[in-house]
Amino acid sequence: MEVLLHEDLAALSDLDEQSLLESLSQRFRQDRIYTYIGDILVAINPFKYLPLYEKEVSESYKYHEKTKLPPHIFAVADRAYQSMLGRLATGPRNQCIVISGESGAGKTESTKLLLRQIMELCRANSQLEQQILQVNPLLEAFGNAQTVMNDNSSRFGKYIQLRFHNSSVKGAKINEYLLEKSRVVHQDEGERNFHIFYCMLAGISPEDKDMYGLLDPTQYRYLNGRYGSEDIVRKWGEKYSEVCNAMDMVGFEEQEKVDMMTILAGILSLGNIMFEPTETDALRVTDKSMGWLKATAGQFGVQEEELLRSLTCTLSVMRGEAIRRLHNQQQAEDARDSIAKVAYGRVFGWIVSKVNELLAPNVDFDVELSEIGILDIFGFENFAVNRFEQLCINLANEQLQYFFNHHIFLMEQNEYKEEGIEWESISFKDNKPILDLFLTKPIGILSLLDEQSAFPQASDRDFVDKLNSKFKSSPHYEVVRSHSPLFTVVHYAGKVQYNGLGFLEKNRDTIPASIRSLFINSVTPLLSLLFAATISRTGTLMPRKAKLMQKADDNFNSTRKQSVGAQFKHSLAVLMEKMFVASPHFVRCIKPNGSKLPDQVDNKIVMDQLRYNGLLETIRIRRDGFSWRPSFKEFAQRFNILLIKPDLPLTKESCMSILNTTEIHGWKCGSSRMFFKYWHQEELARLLERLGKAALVIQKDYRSMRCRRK
Ligand code: AD9
Ligand code: MG
Repeated sequence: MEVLLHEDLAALSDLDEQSLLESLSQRFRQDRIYTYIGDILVAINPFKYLPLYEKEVSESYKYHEKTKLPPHIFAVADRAYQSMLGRLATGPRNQCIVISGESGAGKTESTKLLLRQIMELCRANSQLEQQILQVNPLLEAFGNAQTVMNDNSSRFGKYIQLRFHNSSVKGAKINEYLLEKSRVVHQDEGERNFHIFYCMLAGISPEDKDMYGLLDPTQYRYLNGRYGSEDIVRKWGEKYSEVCNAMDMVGFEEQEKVDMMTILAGILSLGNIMFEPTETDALRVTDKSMGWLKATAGQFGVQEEELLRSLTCTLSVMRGEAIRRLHNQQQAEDARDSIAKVAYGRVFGWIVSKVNELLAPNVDFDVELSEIGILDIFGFENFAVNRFEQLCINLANEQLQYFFNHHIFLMEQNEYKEEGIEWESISFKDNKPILDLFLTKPIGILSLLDEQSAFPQASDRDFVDKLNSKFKSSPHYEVVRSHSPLFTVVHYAGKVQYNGLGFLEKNRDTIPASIRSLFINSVTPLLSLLFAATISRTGTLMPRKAKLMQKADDNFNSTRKQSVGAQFKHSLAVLMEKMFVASPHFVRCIKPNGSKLPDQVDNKIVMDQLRYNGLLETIRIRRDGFSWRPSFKEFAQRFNILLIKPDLPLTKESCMSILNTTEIHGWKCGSSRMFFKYWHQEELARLLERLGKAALVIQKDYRSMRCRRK
């Protein structure tokens, strides 16, 4: 069946869900994991090594013609790069590559391949390019972890901005979104803590292990006794040296590395401190964990008594008087865990800001450089228990799906209407109402969460009750009858039941003042720096004074601090703003089965993804629609050269005369812009290229003629 092997599904005339599924799975069985839908790339995770990324392959996709080579992630890199430089059918412009798919679908792997190929395209093998490539292993070690959905799951989102001057890269900047800090202190069944802990314990030399005060991995409660077989441990050990190399390459200093590892060791020791009530009201550290208290204080470089105090009581000021409130056992354990979370979160934030400093030494990100952004977020998740983190992750995916819909369906079809192009409308699943359920003011889920978080007495149950009363009639919300504060959101990618327990606390994310002062006084320089300065949204470390001036970034003042939800909403909005003004390239990753296995297609799992991704509708709009819609001016300016008339007026008539000199058919004319099929862009780019080559030949002939005359 020849048709099933089509490399571009938008070229098929007849297609339904079933044949789409069959086409993709047949290709997949032949290890053809990439397929185009016009200019969109569909990538199915092979869960095995495929010889698709070797040097020769990478070479062959440089400046290639799309139709001459099979679909590939390298082709996306090529198109983004050439488009940014204005070498294709449009003038130079910022680009963004948007990679989507559920957890484990292959987004992060795709991101790495894209980065690698873009660096190959820049050609010059400079130190900066090598540094940029080393950032991923570093961030993955600290920000990824094994989950039931993916052994290397990103527990943070990232947007990598690559900045170019002409064709060479000048700098890079990472924007990170919402690291799942709670993983440091708790992991569900079948999951692990962040990779770095296991790597460190497996790879560290015996001398360093002593120096950091690390013990046997099975001892640490935060690692849950889940360490792994010999084979796994060996792999972690190897990874540790990779991480150390990456840190060297990126430019971390020795002392910074030592401090970082000591803080991680401190976090592990901290997790083992347990409490018990005494006969009086007070609380004490159990005899067994006195050693851990001492170890933690040593590793954090703080006074043991001060650490103990910040674990066992809260200081507050009321009418000018300091009041000490003793913790109960639960409160002490919570304080312990929040110290671990905040310390880890700060280390991660610091790594990102340090990376940004090192990767953009002389780049002012406000000046005009061209840019390619690559978005790799945490994929859609649905676990046995879904918490505040999953809600944020799924909201981000909802936002991304909206961006895709907006770009592919809404904008395009609106323009047909506005410009009087005859068009039979294609319907798609609009997820705007779900996005509104989260984001509208004042009654979206996040606003209600903020409202409840502002009441010290409010409980998670109160929050869920509020949701139930506000949204009970929404088609995207379901009330759950249960003693636990459960609620269900009907996402674009399926129903997810959330457990509201801990939502208010996680959303407030306050650090008690005593913990801050504890760390500011630390003799470990890095730790003291992390708490004396704040990390701004732009990713650079700011000294405390500058920070105080900047109200919006006030991370410390617990009364005015922005909630986690509000911050996340804001950073998503900023991201969308950036993406809406760039030319997007879409990579849609698909997970072939739920067991992370090679060569297996689970029809139901794949079909679900095809449906909620809206792939069938995407194929229709790419096949029948006009995805490239330059204004008359833009088109005439770029292609007047085909008529060899530089002073051509930039009008509709000129556009038509240009096109009439070509053999290109099927385009349309609106009232202010031209309408082209996706392949027209490539055909026109080819014409320009041929003309360019001809011009070169003429120039060469002309020069040799003149030489001969001389
Ligand atoms: V999550 O939302 O961060 O949990 P991702 O990022 O979508 O997820 P990831 O890229 O991490 O998924 O891929 C999961 C695993 O699939 C990888 O660790 C690889 O083992 C495997 N994978 C993904 N893409 C490829 C590939 N092109 N070739 C081989 C792959 N293996
Ligand atoms: Mg990932």
